[in-house]
Amino acid sequence: MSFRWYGASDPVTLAQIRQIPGMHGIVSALYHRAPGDVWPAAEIANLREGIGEHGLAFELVESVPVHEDIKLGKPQRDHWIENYGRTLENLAAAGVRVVCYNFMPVFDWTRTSLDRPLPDGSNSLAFSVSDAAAIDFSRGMSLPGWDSQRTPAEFRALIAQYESVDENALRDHLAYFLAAIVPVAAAEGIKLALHPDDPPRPIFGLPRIVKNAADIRRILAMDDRAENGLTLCSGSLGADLRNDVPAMVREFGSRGRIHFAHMRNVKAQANGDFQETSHLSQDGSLDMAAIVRAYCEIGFDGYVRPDHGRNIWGEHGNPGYGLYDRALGVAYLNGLWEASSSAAGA
Ligand SMILES: [Mn+2]
Repeated sequence: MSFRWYGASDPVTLAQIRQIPGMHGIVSALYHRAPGDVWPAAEIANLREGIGEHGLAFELVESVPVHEDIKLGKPQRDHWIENYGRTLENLAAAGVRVVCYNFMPVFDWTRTSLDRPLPDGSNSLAFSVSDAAAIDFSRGMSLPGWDSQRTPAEFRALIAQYESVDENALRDHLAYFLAAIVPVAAAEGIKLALHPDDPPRPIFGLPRIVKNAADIRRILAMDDRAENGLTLCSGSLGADLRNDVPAMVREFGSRGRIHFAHMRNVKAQANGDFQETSHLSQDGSLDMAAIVRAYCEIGFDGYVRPDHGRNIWGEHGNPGYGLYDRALGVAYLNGLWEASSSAAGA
């Protein structure tokens, strides 16, 4: 069991995380580094030492961002891929075993509200298909969570570059990246763990290629080594009601391709709208017990973390990443895991 932590600026402290029952390690990154930067060994060592001082392991990175030129297939991509490999080497030297990444153009997650109320007085992240369709970057309209990252003109220019990149082209660009990077990961003892698209649908006319089981099969077939693996995010994939998450756990996990399990629940609608909920099965659309049973049945021994939580008890943390509801999520997942593994005789 692990917990995402945003570093020294995170209002959640390592001392707090350590007190959550069953906590093994921290998922983090050099968040101040720009996409494409080589992560310096000294900064990685510094992060690991700070985490280690609290009795926690640092074996998981989320994420090493993929430079936009790689996703766009630009000639400069070779430079950024070279840098990516050097970052993997530095992470491996510091004891990191799994690196989560994603291949979503421009926005690596999208919500239309960061604090939509729930009936119990808490609030959480939500996505509305119609609200997303109404976002007009030419009018200076901001996108929750992204409004400070780039100006509307910069977003427009970046999105325009994808006009010539359809799903097939984006898939080719991922294959090119994997052909260069999987051998580095294999040599360094690092498992790459691709995070699915969030939400699992095209947005703003941008292509998306990690939306469902068929997409994932094509990507895993690009290189059959275990190092070309997955972060199986229940909430991202579960936002499309057609995705059968326990079946994906069995299919991809039994082949040793899931290295990192993101566990959260989401209340999804058939049209693609969804709102994040507590982790409890009855609050959302996902059967969390069935998902954990699937992991137990395949003998999953990878990393797990609770994913986003609601804002509860007056907490205002990083969107989706407060302490309280994620800690409740861990406690619930621990219970499901204990019950499922003793039933499986594990
Ligand atoms: Mn996730």
